[in-house]
Parts: sequence; structure tokens; C-alpha cells
Amino acid sequence: MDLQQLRDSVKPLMDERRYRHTLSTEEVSYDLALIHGCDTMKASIAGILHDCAKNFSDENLMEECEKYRLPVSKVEKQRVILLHAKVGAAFAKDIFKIDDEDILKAIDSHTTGRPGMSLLEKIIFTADYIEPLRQPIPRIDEIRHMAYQNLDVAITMIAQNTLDYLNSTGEPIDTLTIETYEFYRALTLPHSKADRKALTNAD
Ligand code: DGI
Ligand code: FE
Ligand code: FE
Repeated sequence: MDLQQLRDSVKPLMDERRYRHTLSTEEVSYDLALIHGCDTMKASIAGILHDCAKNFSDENLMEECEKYRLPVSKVEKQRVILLHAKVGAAFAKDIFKIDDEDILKAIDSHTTGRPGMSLLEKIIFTADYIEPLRQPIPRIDEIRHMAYQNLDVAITMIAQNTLDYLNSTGEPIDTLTIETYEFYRALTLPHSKADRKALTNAD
């Protein structure tokens, strides 16, 4: 796979800011794959493609869901932008000819996460959140550090931040967003705040 060709082909689908976020997510995905022993080529491809449908209009996203026969939940009907993840995965398969199921799943689950994500899914979910061009986020340094130590703990922190943010704004919450938080919190329960601090401070 020629990564530069793939970058060039997603660029026209995006505004400048989204394209810079895409390249930044690709870089962090590559680093996390290297650190955690995942296929770096798959991580790069998924990083480049994860937001390929993010700049689509709501109308367009709904049309694509009909075209690809993708189910649309109640919350997705209210917040159509959430569909950019599953439409992105359908596009990656149909337009960009990606047939690797793990890459497609990583694109599909990158916004809400899901319980029991594969290593590649976890990497894309996390890289998307911690890439350096993101606006300031609570505890971001702690989360970035944790992403290189323990992905499951980092995902718990990200999911918690997202739920706190959505609750504070009164946004409708997708069941998968809650299930992701609950699954990874239960998985990492022994990691108390003090344990996390010790990990973060470890050399
Ligand atoms: O596409 P990006 O901005 O790079 O990142 P993303 O695909 O992770 O989307 C992030 C946005 O999605 C962020 O504003 C929080 C929002 N989001 C995540 N889960 C839910 C949600 N929004 C709603 N309304 N409900 C959710 O369950
Ligand atoms: Fe996204
Ligand atoms: Fe993104």
C-alpha cells in the first residue's frame, strides 16, 4: 500500500484542519502500534482513513447509510455526525478498496469505541483523542502518558472524559459510548488513581 497515495486521495474529502488532524492521527497511530506491538502499516492506513467521511453533510451521511444499508440508531438520528465512523468504514471498503476487517472495524468504532476492541481498534480510538493538534482537554498529559503504558487505562480515561463532557452539555449519549466506558473501567479496576499516578511517574 502506497501511504502517500492514500493521503492524497482522502485530502479532497476534507477541509485543511481535518486533513492536518488526519496526518497527526496517522503519526500517533504509527507510534502506538510500534510501542504496543501492532502492525504499523495497518495502523497508518486506519489513521489516514478514520475521518474520511467527517466532512460529509448530515444529508449525505444519511444517504450513504441507506446506500450501504447501515443501521441508524436513535441517537445517530439525533446527532447524524456520529455516522461518520460507520460511513467512513463503508467508504474505506467500497472506495478505497480496503478489505482488512480489522482496519474497517477500527474506523467503524473510532468515535464511540466498543467493548472488547482489538489492539488496532484501541490504537485508533486512542490516537484520535491524544494527537497533538487536539484542543486542550482535561488530564490530556496524563492520558497521553498512559496511552504509551497501558491502552486499556487510557481508554477508560478517554471514555470517562467524553461522558463527562457529553453530560455537561446535555448531549444525547450513544449506548456504545457508555458500554465502552463500563467495559474498560471494569477491566482496569485495580488501577486506582494512585496506581495510575505511580505508572505515570515511572521512569
Ligand atoms: O472526528 P473527530 O472529531 O476527530 O473525533 P471523534 O470521531 O472521536 O468524534 C468526537 C466527537 O464525538 C466529540 O465531540 C464527542 C462526540 N461523541 C462521542 N460519543 C458520543 C458523542 N456525541 C454524542 N452526542 N453522543 C455520543 O455518544
Ligand atoms: Fe472521527
Ligand atoms: Fe478523528
